[in-house]
Amino acid sequence: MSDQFTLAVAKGRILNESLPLLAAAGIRPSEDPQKSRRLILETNVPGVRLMVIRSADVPTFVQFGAADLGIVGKDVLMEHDGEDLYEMLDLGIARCRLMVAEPSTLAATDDPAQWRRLRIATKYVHTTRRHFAAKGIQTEVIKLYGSMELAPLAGLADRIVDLVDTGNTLRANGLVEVEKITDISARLIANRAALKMRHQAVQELVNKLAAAVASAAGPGE
Ligand code: PRT
Ligand code: MG
Repeated sequence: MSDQFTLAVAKGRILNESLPLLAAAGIRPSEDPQKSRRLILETNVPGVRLMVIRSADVPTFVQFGAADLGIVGKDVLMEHDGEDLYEMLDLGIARCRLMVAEPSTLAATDDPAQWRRLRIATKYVHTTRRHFAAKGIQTEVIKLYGSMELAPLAGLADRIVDLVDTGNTLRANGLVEVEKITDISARLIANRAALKMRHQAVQELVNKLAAAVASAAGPGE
């Protein structure tokens, strides 16, 4: 009874990279979540269920206790301004960095130390505002839901804030990284009430996942 919980996992690359960690922690979904159309999957562990949902919805499900635990990107977590969420573990997967980028033509003469007022297109409105407000830089932030790289090309904004991994997407669109906001990876989060009521089950999972993360990172890391 005490080891029952529901874990909400962001579908896409976070789900793909979470499955090996969960398997190492002894949790295997009873159907292939990449193929199944079911949104709630039973696992080999009785009482442990997986919910596969949109990345941006994971913090909401966990905040309201509709899921006890969640796996979601730090980018999504920073952008979600809810309470009652606890970050339990850095899973070290789905790594990338949140960057300010601009056209290479602008970067040739631009000096970030001189920034006073910026017009920025991004999906990460709150995070962007917070980052620049802390540095005393005024921002006009334009919310986009995708293809941020298009904004400077189309003249919508001079700069963007977006996730960067290899840098290929930026390069392909004539953009360069000019400032790092933060490193990003997927995190295990927990609902506050679940932490109290299912403390043992949550702690056991955290311990097993931490061991899986450590062995995935390999010796020396
Ligand atoms: O619903 P939504 O589109 O928001 O997410 P999704 O369902 O498409 O999820 P998915 O699979 O894209 O994963 C999103 C999560 O993975 C993010 O919340 C991050 O925590 C993490 N992640 C890690 C990334 C990247 N790396 C990444 N490179 N998410 C997105 N990208 C995109 C980026 O936005 C840009 O368009 O990849 C492009 C840049 O990649 P490079 O290699 O060209 O630099
Ligand atoms: Mg995506």
